[in-house]
Amino acid sequence: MNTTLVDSPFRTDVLQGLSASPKYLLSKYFYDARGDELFGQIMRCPEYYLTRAEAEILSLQSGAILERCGGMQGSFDIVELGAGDGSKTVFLLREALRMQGSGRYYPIDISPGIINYLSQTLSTKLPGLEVHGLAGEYFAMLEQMQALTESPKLVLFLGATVGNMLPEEAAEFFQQLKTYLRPGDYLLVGFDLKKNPQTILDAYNDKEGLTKAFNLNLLQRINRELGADFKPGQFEHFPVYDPLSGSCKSYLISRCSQRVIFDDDTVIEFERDEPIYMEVSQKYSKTEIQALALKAGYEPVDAFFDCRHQFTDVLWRV
Ligand code: AVI
Repeated sequence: MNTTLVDSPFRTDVLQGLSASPKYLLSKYFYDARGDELFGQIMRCPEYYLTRAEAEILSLQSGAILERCGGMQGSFDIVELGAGDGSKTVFLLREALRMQGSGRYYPIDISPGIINYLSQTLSTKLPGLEVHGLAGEYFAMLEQMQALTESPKLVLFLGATVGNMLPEEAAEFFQQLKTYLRPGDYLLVGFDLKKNPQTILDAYNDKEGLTKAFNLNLLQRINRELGADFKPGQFEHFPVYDPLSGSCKSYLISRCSQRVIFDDDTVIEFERDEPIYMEVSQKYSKTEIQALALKAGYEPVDAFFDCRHQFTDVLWRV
C-alpha cells in the first residue's frame, strides 16, 4: 500500500459509494474542469430544453418577478446559490438595476474560478451592481453572509439544481435554508416540470453523447485524482425516467465482470450488468411544488412559466 496518500472527502465519498450495495457515486463530483465544459455543451444541445426554457422565463418575466417581491424597495440584495456562469441571472440583475439603480449581488458557488469570473465580468457589464462572491458550500457561505445582507432579500436557486436531490432531501434542504433567511425574504426556485416522458429521457440521452461523456468523465476524474484504473469504455450510460415518481435517474452499467484498482490498493469488483447509480434529476408537477413549499414552511407567492410550460421559476416568501 502507498502510505503517502492522504484522505480527501472525494476519496472517502467515492470509496464509500463504490463499496455500498447498490453502488453509487455523488453527482456533485461531476463538476471538475472537464465536467464544467461538458455541462456547458449539454446546456446548449438541442435535447436539453431546461436552460433555454428558464432563460426565456428570466428574459421576459424578470420585471414581473421583481414586482411580486415588492419591487425590492430601495436598493436590492440578491443572493444566488450555485451561481454558475450567471448567464440567466443577468436578465434579473439588469431588470433590478433598471428598477432601483443600484444593488448588491452575492453569488455563492463551490468553484472559486466561477466566483472570480462573475466578480470580474458582472461589475463591468452591469454598472451600479456591487458583486460580493463567495466560494464554498451553500450553508457555510450563507452563515458568513448573514451579517452582510439586508432584508428583504431575494435568494435564487435556479437551473433545476433542486432536481439533483430526491423530494425528501429537497424538503429538508429548504427547511435548513429557511434558518438562514428572515421573515419577508423571498426565494426563487427553478423546477423542471413533469412532461412527455420521451422528451425528458432524450434530455438525458442526447444524440451527440454529451451526457454519456459527462457521466463517464467522473470515472476518468477518479482515475486522474485517485489513481484508479477504470476503463470507461467498459461502462454503458443508462438513463431511466419514471413518469409516476418524476425521477429521472442515470446509471453506468458495467458491460462485463471487471475489477478496478485504486492507488491505495483498494479493489472494487463489478459483476457483468451491475449498475452504478450516478444522479437523480427530479421532475415535479405544479401541485407537488406547492406541497413542497408548504412542507418546508414557505408561502407560495407566484409561479412563472416558459411558453411551452416545460419549466417553472416559483417565488416563495419566508
Ligand atoms: C445541474 N443539473 C440541474 C443538471 C440536471 O438536469 O439534472 C445536471 C445534468 N445531468 C445530466 N444533464 C444535466
